[in-house]
Amino acid sequence: MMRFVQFILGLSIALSVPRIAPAIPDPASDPSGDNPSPQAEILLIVGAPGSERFAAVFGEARQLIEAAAISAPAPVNVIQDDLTDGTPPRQQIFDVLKEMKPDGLLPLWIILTGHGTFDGVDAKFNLRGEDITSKEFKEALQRFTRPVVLVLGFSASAPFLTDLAGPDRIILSATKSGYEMNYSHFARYFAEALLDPDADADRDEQNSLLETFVFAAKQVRDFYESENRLLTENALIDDNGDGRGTPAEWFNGVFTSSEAEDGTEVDGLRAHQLVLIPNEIERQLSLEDRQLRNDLEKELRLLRKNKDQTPPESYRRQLEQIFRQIARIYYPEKSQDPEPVEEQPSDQTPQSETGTDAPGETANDADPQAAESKNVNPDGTAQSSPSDEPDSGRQPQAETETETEAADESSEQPSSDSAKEEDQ
Ligand SMILES: [Ca+2]
Ligand SMILES: [Ca+2]
Repeated sequence: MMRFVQFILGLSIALSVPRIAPAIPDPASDPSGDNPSPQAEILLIVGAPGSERFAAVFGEARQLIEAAAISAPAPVNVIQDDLTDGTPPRQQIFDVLKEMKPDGLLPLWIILTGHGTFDGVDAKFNLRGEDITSKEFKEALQRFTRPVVLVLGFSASAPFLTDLAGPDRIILSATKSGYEMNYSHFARYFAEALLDPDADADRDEQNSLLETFVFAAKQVRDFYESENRLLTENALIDDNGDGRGTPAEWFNGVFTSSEAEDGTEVDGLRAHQLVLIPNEIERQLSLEDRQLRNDLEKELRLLRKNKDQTPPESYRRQLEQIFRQIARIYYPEKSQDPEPVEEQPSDQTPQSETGTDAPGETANDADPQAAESKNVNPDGTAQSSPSDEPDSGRQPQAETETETEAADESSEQPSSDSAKEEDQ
């Protein structure tokens, strides 16, 4: 792993990563076809390090993210914690967000690496000069209707997830609570996972945002375990906009093996539809095609969820219709005379129906049969069905409590050892 990281860091330096100044160019695709279409816009915010050691770690994360951005490709705008141009970082964040295109289909990835604090009321991301609060960040993002990915790679970040949640917001927080205040390692592992082929759980040659999240969180847990330290950061993901994060441990590869006790939808589907560095198949699809495919996958999930309340013939007809539409996106040349979809005794994934390896199609489908046949661990090894697993600590009851923790910060009491930031 270290060799891989060194290679990436070396590559990043060798390629002399371009720094794009506050005004990000219009990311519309190059009509000449000489340059590949941008896959996202990235805003990387590096917080106040507090010490040289943290500055080095944040710098590594930055290099890895910039290397991933080159592979995407994606223009990167970096707000580093310095005052070289005289504008405080907090104001730079407001200025840059004000300049950015608020709508369209191209996702905006906002990645924060640094330290955070929470005093029971306000959650803050630490910057030189005045910090930025979750409420201020929410306000600055108010105008954005385009897909926004937020990677909250800092301590005490969970209240940001709660405050910033909304339609087409895909939010990853390093912690499950504002009271997890120790230094967070998540951002560094997330940056590494963007480029690590081992994160590709479903082996489709691209790391979805969900896969990257799950893999990074696992790396964090492994780190604490290897150090014989108590795990003081538990990552959450919210991609259905309800402000309730799903814990990383709920995922086996890209599938969830647990359901929220109160019946609310678990997250993951949307995050598995987003990739920073697409495989060749995904790269061929326009943003409009991807949007249509993503909507169809959502429809499919809903249909499956309501299978028991749907008459069998109607269910089969709707299933066929969705699969045909998805097939048309991947194989437009065959759309004139699509092959009829055979009736299946059980609902299969669109991957098997259409013969594509496209991402997201099987994402996080809670269908036990589909999960049984498709489940893979983040390391790609086959995995038994959730019901066959020994107790892995993902009991719905406990997990639902965990979810509630993120949603209701005020109900949680600070732990005695979390008051001060701890270094690595
Ligand atoms: Ca993948
Ligand atoms: Ca959620």
